[in-house]
Amino acid sequence: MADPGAKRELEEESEMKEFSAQTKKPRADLDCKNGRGDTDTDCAEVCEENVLCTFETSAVLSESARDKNIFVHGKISGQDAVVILEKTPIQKEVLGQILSESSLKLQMRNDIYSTYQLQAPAHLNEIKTTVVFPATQKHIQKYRRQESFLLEETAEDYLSITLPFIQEQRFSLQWVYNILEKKAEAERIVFEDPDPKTGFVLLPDFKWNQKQVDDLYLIAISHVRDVKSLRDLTSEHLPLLRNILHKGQESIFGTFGLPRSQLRVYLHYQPSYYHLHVHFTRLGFDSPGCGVERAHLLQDVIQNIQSDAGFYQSRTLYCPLRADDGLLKKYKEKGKI
Ligand code: M7G
Repeated sequence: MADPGAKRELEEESEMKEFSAQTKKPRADLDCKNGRGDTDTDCAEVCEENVLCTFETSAVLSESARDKNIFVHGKISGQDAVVILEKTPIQKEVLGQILSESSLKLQMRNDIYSTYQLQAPAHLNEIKTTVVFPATQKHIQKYRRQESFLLEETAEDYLSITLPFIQEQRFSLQWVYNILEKKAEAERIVFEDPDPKTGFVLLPDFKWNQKQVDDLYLIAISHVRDVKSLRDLTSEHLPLLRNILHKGQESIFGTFGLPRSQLRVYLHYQPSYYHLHVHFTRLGFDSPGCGVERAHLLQDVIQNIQSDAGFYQSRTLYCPLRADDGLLKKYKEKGKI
């Protein structure tokens, strides 16, 4: 009898080839074949609008049947790109339409049980898609599924190992400055306090499609630019932190109707982007990165600083690092992990 493991591997390999071949096919080409593109110019225009038109798959970085998403590394015009495809929650508002306007194909029936393949109309069948292009090796690393290790970072380790590393290696903050300067996502801003010291911009995180509040996810980005992370926060920043907490909660209540008792408000340590920002997610939503090893509740952060102004400069902090994170390598070289 064939080894089921080997059979699955073969199946996966052939699924991968099929997937790769399909993703390599330019969409304009499909449109043109379907007779939707009348001229060569039409086809070229479609391709110009669709950045994924010439996407060539290199590898699946990770996938999750539970979260219904897949992270793919590939090339667009010879440059690295990461594409994230994600099935979104079903909106209650369109339930009626989904049930009445879809076609149903019976898969099996047994007694009172039956399963179907439901083909929803195209407009109700969106896949949330995020594209990082051109992507750096650090992006590819960030999205690759890998084992994590818990780092124990003393105050001394931060200054001698982490700080020099993040000063050299951090992600570009251009997208953050674009938001603060209204060069991007200006129309998505939910609330802004323009005060240069205590102000911030609150807007939907790009992980949230804003179609339902069940998975609500916003970020508050501070106007001050010199706070890299939790490690830089002192009593000087208490007015800023309190402002973000209270005005963020108020504005989410006003806009989305979620009271503060329904919100998880936190900072990541380590963050991916070293510019002060705060995550606002719905309490019942198991948002990525909300585990105790990485998320620090803003209310706790405020209290810790209130009791000790230098709390985050003196404490040992713990955080998860992925296997191929350069920072983990540094700690290993020093014999700290
Ligand atoms: P983080 O704690 O630095 O890192 O959070 P993480 O990405 O590992 O969680 C940064 C947050 O900013 C994340 O929740 C991202 O989804 C979000 N984010 C990142 N980018 C590049 C953008 C963007 O361009 N626009 C918006 N709106 N959110 C972004």
